[in-house]
Amino acid sequence: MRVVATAGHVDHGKSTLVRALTGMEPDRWAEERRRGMTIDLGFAWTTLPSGGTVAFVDVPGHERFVPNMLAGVGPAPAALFVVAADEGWMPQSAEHLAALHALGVAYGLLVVTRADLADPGPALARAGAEIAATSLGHVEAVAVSAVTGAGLPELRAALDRLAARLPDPPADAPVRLWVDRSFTITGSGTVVTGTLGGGRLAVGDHLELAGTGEQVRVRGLHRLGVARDRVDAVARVAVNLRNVPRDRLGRGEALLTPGRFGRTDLLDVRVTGEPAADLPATLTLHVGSAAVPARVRPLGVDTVRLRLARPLPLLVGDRALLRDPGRHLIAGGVTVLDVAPPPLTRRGAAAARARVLADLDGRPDLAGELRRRALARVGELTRMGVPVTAAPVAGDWLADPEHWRSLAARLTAETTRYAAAHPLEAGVPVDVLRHRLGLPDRALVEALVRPPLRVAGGRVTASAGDALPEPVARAVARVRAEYADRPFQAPEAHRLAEWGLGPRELGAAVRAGALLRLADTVVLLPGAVDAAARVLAGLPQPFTLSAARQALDTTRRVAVPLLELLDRRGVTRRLPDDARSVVSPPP
Ligand SMILES: Nc1nc2c(ncn2[C@@H]2O[C@H](COP(=O)(O)OP(=O)(O)OP(=O)(O)O)[C@@H](O)[C@H]2O)c(=O)[nH]1
Ligand SMILES: [Mg+2]
Repeated sequence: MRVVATAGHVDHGKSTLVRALTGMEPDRWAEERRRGMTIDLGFAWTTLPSGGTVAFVDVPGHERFVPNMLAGVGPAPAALFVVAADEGWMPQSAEHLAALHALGVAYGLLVVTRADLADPGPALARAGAEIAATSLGHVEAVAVSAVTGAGLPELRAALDRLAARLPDPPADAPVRLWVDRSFTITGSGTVVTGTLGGGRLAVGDHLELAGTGEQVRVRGLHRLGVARDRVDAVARVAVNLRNVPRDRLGRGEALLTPGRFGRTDLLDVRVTGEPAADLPATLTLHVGSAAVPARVRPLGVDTVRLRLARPLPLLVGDRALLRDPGRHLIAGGVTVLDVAPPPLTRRGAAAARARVLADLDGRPDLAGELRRRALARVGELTRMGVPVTAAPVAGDWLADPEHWRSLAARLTAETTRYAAAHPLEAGVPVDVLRHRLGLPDRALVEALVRPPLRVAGGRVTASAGDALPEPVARAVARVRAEYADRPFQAPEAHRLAEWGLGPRELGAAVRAGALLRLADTVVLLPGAVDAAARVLAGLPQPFTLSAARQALDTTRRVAVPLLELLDRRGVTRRLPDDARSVVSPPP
């Protein structure tokens, strides 16, 4: 299916044309029929000569109803531009064309209607030239009369050619269905309609309401009035929702694929049309079927920051337009550059931001996004419309490669600095590093740790062999001197304390590899274990604890944990009768 919106000045014959093409009545309201004027959007469809279907969103031409017109045109990818032969180019011809151009609509047809009332030539020439200067470019033009039927077969053929040229949306696109109508059906509940521009809807789907983020469930689907289990874009659809009051689902609301859209009330955009500096401070942003007041802050020549009166589900690259309702003027087209822009608090921040925005074109760009943000979560980028094609550095975090390398260097420097300032601590707590590096997540700190650094017990430590603080090193030297000839006699705790080796200092010396801890306060010099193994290997095998104690000239206080350590290291093996033998003596 193709969806085409009409456009054109009031009374130029849009609805009459849609009626002639489809046999359906686009003016739904009694008031519209009484006044002979379209007030709100109308919907009708027909089968083309090729067999394809085209659905029309018929818009009002009266200047008072331009907001309704924009809600119809916003989600539609193509336009049927109508000008009456007998009236020619008129103010809303210009305003509607400006709107299509601002939205970047690139597909359309020109239809000069009421060709039975006047020579269509001048209108064809003028409108053709006006349209050619916009995003629509050169379009096929057809003159018709709804009264005589002249030109209608040619128009149907031209619609077929237009339909064939329209690009298909990517099949895996997320759903963002802008609601253009909502009503209640007794027994079924709330129904909303809209133009499905991308993705697929299915009965049972969970969707997210753009306004509140609340989840809703699809109870039923209609496509052009026929019930379906699923509907693929592009299509006109009616969606029946479970348990959602109608008042929560007005025009401008959107149904979203969960997790694929953020909601933002702050965005940086490029504007076309009037220079940024000349824009009024307040305008209305029209996007999809939504119209939201926006405060405008110029940043660069053609870039502005918009603060919206309520958040919208926008993605990088979205097209929108700004309208001045007071002056009845399409102030400009909008391309969304950033839906999560940084605050502009520091002096000069706005100018710096303008320089950044000058290089953006609204095409989602992961590398650039990471360069600007340094770090970002996968979900956050997805919800901006930036496809994530790189692997996370930790958890769901992505990092700019250069920033990541500099963080790793800073982590090493901070670890060294901390060790110097806190020599007796077993490394720097991960949270301290997280804070010093300004990181949002501990997982990032841990992912930055590379050998010889390592994470242990919630701290990042340098590897063993670090220099000990002076007093501890002196005390260790004292132990070494005192025990050089009694290597297996661990000094008593009170001796250690006299030399300045309290629990903290002992811990530091042990971590640095200067002492070896057998039990709480039982320490030996590091070489003692291998030396002990060599002595034990010289005993008749197997040997008892007592034989070992004597051979090593030590006490049970040392011999028991020492043998247990040797067991754990696989040097000795404990036999059932509590004797041991050396199974793999050290070299
Ligand atoms: N003679 C003649 N009259 C036409 C033709 N097309 C439309 N009309 C008449 O022009 C008037 C306006 O037609 P509509 O179809 O309501 O115009 P519209 O563009 O939908 O108007 P709005 O929706 O209010 O913007 C009606 O009286 C139609 O009967 C045509 O081809 N020939
Ligand atoms: Mg009409």
